[in-house]
Amino acid sequence: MSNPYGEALGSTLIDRTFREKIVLVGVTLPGSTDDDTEAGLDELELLVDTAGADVVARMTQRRTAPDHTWFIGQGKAQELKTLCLAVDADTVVFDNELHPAQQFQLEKLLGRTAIDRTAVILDIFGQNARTPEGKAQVELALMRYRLPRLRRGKGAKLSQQRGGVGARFGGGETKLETDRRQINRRIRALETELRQLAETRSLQRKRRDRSGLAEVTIVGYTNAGKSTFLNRLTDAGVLAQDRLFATLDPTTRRLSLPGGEPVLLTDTVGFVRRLPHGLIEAFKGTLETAVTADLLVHVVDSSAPDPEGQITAVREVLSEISADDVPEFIVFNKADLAEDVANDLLRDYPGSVAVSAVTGDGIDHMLATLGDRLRSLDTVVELTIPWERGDVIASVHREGQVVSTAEGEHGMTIRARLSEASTGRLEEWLVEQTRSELSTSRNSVDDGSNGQDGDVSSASQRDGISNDD
Ligand SMILES: Nc1nc2c(ncn2[C@@H]2O[C@H](COP(=O)(O)OP(=O)(O)OP(=O)(O)O)[C@@H](O)[C@H]2O)c(=O)[nH]1
Ligand SMILES: [Mg+2]
Repeated sequence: MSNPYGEALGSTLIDRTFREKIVLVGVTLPGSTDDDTEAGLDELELLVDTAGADVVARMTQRRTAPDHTWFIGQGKAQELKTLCLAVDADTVVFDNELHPAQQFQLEKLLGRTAIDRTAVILDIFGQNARTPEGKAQVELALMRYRLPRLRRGKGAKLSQQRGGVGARFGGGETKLETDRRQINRRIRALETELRQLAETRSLQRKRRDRSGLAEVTIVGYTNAGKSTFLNRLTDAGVLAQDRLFATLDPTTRRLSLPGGEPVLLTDTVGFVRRLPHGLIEAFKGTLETAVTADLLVHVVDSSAPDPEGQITAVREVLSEISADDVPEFIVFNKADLAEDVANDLLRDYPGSVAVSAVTGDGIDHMLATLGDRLRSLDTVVELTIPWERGDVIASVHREGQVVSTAEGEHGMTIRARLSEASTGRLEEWLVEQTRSELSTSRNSVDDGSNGQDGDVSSASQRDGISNDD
């Protein structure tokens, strides 16, 4: 591989000639429990497996703070060394984020490569990127990760000899200064390339806006079934696999809702707990489809060990990319595998629906609800919510699209586009005027011939659905 991407990744891809043996390490710090640590390691094991290596042992420790030198304590580090020898491990992977200096010290002590969760995720992304933009984004994230890890001296030789996962992230460098300069130059070139791609995309989007189609982006935890869901609804033919991060590059398809109304539906990269910040930063281009969407369909795997934890993790990423004010429609997928869990979740998340993207169960109801949610984006209602009801304020933000907020003496006045179902749920907070407008428009809809819009729009603002820019 002679192109720059090949060079950056050539040394980063998992060695396919053999499956590396990996020891996982998890540290429980204040604020988290041993169960959290074990759950984190379960997920890390899946990540390592996806990257193409085998986990052969695990080690955990509880600490009040990370050790400066080895992250774990000195005695524990020695224990880890003995364990590595016993199981003949190639590489040690920490679930916690290692500082470059800790990584270096660990490698020196253990005599094998030591990396963290971020490196494993970068490795998987490196293997799965397909489009020029996807590749540029991954390379940028890799370069930024490598830069502070360039080093000279013994550690470098060590990584080079072993050629393990760790060597892919900056080991083996001796011409430190030249390498640093080269990487910086490459980072700048990639940033420029990505900026240009973003400009092209924004032009394309403007053109699409004029078409007036609502844009719906599928988001969710990795492996939740997002691609299967898109394939079920359209004949997108996106690769769907029981692997993490099978999809990196977005795919958009046109979908006709039951009323015949067409929308654009986009499947994109999945999220994971503690998605590396650098990766989110580099994937701004891809993630933009979530930021500019009219509605997010948040696909959740009902059969996952902790679906609610996954919902929280997805929302955290959405908030990091400033997509948390885009209305969210939760779809509990894989209901065929976990019907009871899905039913419980439906109760806890008002306005959500359950489906199976594989059997097709619930899809018709989901489509009808999706149509309702999109139409409701036309209707602006006004609510006054007392300050002490932060939970209600939060649910308005989550379920609808907030148009404006004003702080009053008794609470917050919010103007928002809300679905009929949400409006019904939040009825007690509606201001008097909205309430009477709603009842008038409901009556007029009842009188009218078009029963489909049981929806409250008195002044239809269909254009409001497309992006403002
Ligand atoms: N039983 C069952 N399996 C499903 C369902 N939906 C998806 N799957 C399976 O779950 C796995 C992941 O599906 P994908 O569609 O690739 O998931 P994704 O969210 O696109 O995952 P990434 O792109 O890797 O983030 C595949 O093996 C699917 O066959 C479902 O409703 N029921
Ligand atoms: Mg996918």
